[in-house]
Amino acid sequence: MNEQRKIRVSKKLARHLRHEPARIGLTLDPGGWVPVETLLAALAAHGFRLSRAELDEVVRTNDKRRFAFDETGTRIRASQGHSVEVDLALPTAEPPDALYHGTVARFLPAILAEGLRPMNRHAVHLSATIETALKVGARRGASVLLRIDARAMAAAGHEFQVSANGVWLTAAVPPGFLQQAEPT
Ligand code: HQG
Repeated sequence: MNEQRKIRVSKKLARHLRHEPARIGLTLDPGGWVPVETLLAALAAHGFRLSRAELDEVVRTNDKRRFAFDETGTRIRASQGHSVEVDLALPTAEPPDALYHGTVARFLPAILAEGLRPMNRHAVHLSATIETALKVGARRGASVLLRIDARAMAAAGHEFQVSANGVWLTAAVPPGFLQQAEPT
């Protein structure tokens, strides 16, 4: 499969497994899972033909490992990033001392005043590396880096989870635990 097709498939899957399952007649279970057969049939019924082999290839080679099969390989879900109600049932995890978030200058005044909020998603997304955070910010313009004192947050009772694809999730980051940082 060429890269362009892979990106198209990934966007299609993200749309329906994170945001708009009902648009193609899908219902996600409470954990966000959908049977692979059902997904492929729903896509086909809406004019998007995708074979199981192609789906496997996209799941396996996706740049951010956005999707995962269950242990039996019969169900699939997005590993994070949902706007629809799901409970990924991820265990609470001990974060590293620092986590990072990439954003853009126009959001800074609000973020410094009220902290990071999940906006349309279920959780605030944080990165373990500066490099990844800068890429996340760069989707919107010149990236501004924030350093989050995850250790202090955890000590203060905030819970963290890490998704199957290594994204750190937390409900919100109060302003006292973040500061702008230089991308060194
Ligand atoms: C900002 C992509 C104003 C926040 C990425 C961000 C990531 C605030 C935007 C994943 C705010 C939300 C998530 C506040 C936060 N006031 N703005 N209080 N708090 N913001 O897309 O973290 O390719 O929901 O800085 O790579 O940018 O989809 O979150 O700019 O991993 O797999 O509000 O999405 O992954 O935007 O990105 P998003 P995000 P995928």
